[in-house]
Amino acid sequence: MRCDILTLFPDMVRPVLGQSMLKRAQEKGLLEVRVRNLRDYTLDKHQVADDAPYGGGAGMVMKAEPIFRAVDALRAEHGTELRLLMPSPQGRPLTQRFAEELRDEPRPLVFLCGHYEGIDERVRLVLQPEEVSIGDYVLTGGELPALVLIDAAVRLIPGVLGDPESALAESFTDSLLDFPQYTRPSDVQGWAVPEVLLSGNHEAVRRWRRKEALRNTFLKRPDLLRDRVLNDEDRRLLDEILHERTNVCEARGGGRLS
Ligand code: 9D3
Repeated sequence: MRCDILTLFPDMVRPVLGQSMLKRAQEKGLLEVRVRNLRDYTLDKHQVADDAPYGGGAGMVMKAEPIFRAVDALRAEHGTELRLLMPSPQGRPLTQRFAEELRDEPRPLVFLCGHYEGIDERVRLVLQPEEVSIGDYVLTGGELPALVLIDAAVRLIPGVLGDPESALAESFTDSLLDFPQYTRPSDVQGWAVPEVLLSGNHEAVRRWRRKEALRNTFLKRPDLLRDRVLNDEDRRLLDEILHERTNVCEARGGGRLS
C-alpha cells in the first residue's frame, strides 16, 4: 500500500507513522507513506498556504493552488493514476468494508488533509476527491482521520499483524464484539481468571469465547445482532445467555474469590 499525506501539519502525523504496526509495516515493505508539507508547494516568499474566507467570517481557508501543485507533483513522481481521498465531516462514513477496499487499492492513496475552516471549494470541484468521514463528531482537521484510514487498512494486509491466526480469528468473530482477555497472574485483587481458560480444553475455550463475544454484543451493541442470521451454536449460546440471572457486564467471568 502506497500513501501520500498532504498537510499543513506534517508533525501531527509523522510520529504516529513511526510507531508500532505502522512502523513495522513500513520496515517490512508492506506500507510506503510519504508526508508532504503543503507550504512547500506555495510560490510566494512567505509560503502562504491559507487565507481569510471570501464573504467574511472567522478563521482561515486553505488555498487551492498549493494543493493542485502538490497533486501534480505526486502524479509526476508516481507516474500513475492516484486515488484522491479527502477526509471530511461530510464524507462517506468509514466502515470495515471501506478499510478493505483501501487495502486492495493498487493506486497510491493521496490524503488531502484540511485544517481550519476547510479547503477552498475549487479543490473539491477540480480534483473530485472521495470525501471520507470517520464519524459524527468534530475534529480540528483531516490529519487524524487520514491516520485512522491508513491504520484500519494496513492492519488488514497479510503479514502486518505478527500472527496469521489474528486475522483468521477476526473473520470468525466478524461483526461481533470481542470476548474478554486475561493474562498472568491468575488472581488480580481477588478476581480469578475464568476456570475454563486454564483447563487446556480448546473446544471448551472456543465455545466460552464465542458465548462471551455474543454476550458482549447482545449487552453493549444489540444493533449488531439485529439483522444477523445466527447458526445453531450461536442461537443455543445466546439462549443460554438469556436464561442466566446475572446478565450485567460486571457479573461475569471468574468472579470474586471469597
Ligand atoms: C462540522 C463543522 N464544520 C462546520 C462549520 C466546520 C469544520 C470543523 C472541523 C470542518 C472541518 C473540520 C475538521 N474535521 C475534519 O477535517 C474531518 C473530520 C471530522 O471533523 N470528523 C469526522 N471525520 C472527519 S474527516 C475530516
